[in-house]
Amino acid sequence: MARAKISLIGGGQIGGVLAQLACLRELGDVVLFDIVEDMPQGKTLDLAEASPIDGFDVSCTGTNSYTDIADSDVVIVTAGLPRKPGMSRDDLIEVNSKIMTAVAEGIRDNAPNAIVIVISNPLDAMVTLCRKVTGFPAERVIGQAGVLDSARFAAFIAWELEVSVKDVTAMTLGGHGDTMVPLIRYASVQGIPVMEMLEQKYGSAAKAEEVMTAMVERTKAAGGEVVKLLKTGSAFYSPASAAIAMTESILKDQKRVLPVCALLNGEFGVDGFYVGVPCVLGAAGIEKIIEFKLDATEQALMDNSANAVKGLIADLEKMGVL
Ligand code: TXD
Repeated sequence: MARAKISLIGGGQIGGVLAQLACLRELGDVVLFDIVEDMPQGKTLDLAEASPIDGFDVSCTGTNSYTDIADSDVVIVTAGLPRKPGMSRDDLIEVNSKIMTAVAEGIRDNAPNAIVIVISNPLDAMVTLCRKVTGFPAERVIGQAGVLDSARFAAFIAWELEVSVKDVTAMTLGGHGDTMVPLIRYASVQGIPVMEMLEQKYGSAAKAEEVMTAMVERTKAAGGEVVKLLKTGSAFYSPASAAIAMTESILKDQKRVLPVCALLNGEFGVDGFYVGVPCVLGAAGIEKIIEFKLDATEQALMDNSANAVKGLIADLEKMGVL
């Protein structure tokens, strides 16, 4: 059986970690594309020379030519500028939409059957643009934000409750910006509501609320917290891990339920826009959008987040790129 092929468009910080994780897990042969000459070739040569140590039997090559992404099963896009301290993700829209248009054309013309995972920011706008330019069906153009945002939320809960991260379930919905919606009601430790555990820890419902609110706010600002510390770029280990989880679910047809940025068709009251929701990811890409009932507060937050995404899309339209 032929090995799967994973192409990574953008060989920067996230692209490099994506390549390493894909190789270590032997998810398939890896092609790393960048417009910078020699850099992707250098990175992948370095990585391939670690294969005897780490023991992976997949190939890993770098390129500046889109023809090398032919027959990709999955293409992951990180091309574009990252934030600098003080910038919002939305500040990147102008420069990154030009890059995304070129990238999406390259994918459309060279890997027409691929499932595309978009990571570049502003995420919700870039995945919308990528789908428009490629013309691929919506189940094959997916945005990565929710797996990471949810992981951040879960990490904060695990650290607060001093339990293993493996036993925490937490999810965020909505856009990949300050309006994202960490779901408090469904956050649990082995099914036990996190709010109940916080109340037990602090002996008061008010204190539990206060601690949860702080974790929710930290989740929403988590990307900026890392940017502020790094000063020269944004998070790269965790976004790469998130996209690899999505890729693995697709390539192994695991049908994992992951929060991803998907084109909605009326679900959660959103019609015709890409917003983060739980989906089943399998060999066909997004195989199912899982809708469930939000309470009035959650729905209001979701509406607010969807409106922020609509604002970004209106900006793209004004710029004439959509
Ligand atoms: O969860 C998420 N979705 C994200 C998204 C979390 C963190 C960061 N996220 C965004 O990913 C970030 O705001 C950026 O827009 C992307 C990529 O972040 P990364 O940290 O990897 O940026 P780098 O290191 O600057 O790498 C970008 C690479 C760099 O090597 C450029 O030469 C390349 O993109 N680039 C291009 N590649 C191909 N084609 C074109 N046109 C191109 N232009 C630049």
